[in-house]
Amino acid sequence: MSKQRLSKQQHRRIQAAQDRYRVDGDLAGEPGLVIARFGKQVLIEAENGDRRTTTLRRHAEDPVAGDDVVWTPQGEHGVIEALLPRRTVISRPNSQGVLRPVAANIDRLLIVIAPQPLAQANLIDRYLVAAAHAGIEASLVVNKADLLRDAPSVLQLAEIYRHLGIEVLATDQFSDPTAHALSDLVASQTVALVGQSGVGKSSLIQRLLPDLEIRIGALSDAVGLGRHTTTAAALYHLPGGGRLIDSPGVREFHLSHLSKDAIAAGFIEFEPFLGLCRFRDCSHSHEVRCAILEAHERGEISADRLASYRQIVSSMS
Ligand SMILES: Nc1nc2c(ncn2[C@@H]2O[C@H](COP(=O)(O)OP(=O)(O)O)[C@@H](O)[C@H]2O)c(=O)[nH]1
Ligand SMILES: [Mg+2]
Ligand SMILES: [Zn+2]
Repeated sequence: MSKQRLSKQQHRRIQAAQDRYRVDGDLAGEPGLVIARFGKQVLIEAENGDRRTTTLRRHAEDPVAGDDVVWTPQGEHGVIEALLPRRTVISRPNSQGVLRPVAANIDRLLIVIAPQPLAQANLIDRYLVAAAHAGIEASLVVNKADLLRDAPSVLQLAEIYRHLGIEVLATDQFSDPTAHALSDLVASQTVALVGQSGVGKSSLIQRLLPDLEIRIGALSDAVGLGRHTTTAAALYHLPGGGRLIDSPGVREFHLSHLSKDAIAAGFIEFEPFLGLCRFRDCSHSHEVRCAILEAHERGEISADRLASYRQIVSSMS
């Protein structure tokens, strides 16, 4: 609560927040980490690890899981005074088409796919575009590996991404070694799990947690938040120091807020050819001397990925 308790770095960040959000006068408060957002209530973790529900004083921006905030206690609860600047943010348009943050300060996106529900290449590509646009690393997790015998196409799909240089892990809830590989991948980073509903994201996270009590379910019951939990992204600490953010599953991941160039930039194998087409506004679909189409003809860009790119671009208009 007193400013003396803050380190120099924390002090600087609060100063930066003050400048950014034009908070009047002295910003008294202490740093906190947003664990989850439930409507108007924000569950935060204080520096000492205590958790409490807070509300927002100012509406500068929506706090989401992973956000750093400055807050002050108010009885058993608290008030968020300011949101500190984000290193990275993953956003997506809501059902009204309004762009909303989902999770903040993420180092890596873990795209989770499975044989059931069957993995969709286009959804993977959309997440990869979103990651590239946000400046976040991305890896692929093939979950429910125990079901792969019935759906070998999922492994072929994963191979495409491995060839693109994306790290691919196969896991299932019955094997420990894969859980260790996953922990190693997370290391001390903040990692957000994304993917279709039902691919096993929440199960995966629970497997890596040693302590039942830090599960969001138990926790939200304790603070009386009931069952809103499944609709919000939530942050979990791993014993090794990493953080995992579970996000609600989506069937579609809209990228309507991005430009065509931003989408092309999310297709990693297009990179050497971007800017080399004859026409500056080339749509890479039928143009003569299109560097992307030529690369495809030479076998350097797969038909599937090219089709996926076009699908995303055409879904925007
Ligand atoms: N066969 C199999 N089923 C799994 C595995 N992991 C999770 N499931 C099941 O898949 C369903 C969805 O899991 P959940 O974690 O809720 O998925 P989420 O929607 O991505 O969070 C549940 O019924 C899990 O029991 C796995 O490795 N193998
Ligand atoms: Mg889930
Ligand atoms: Zn082109």
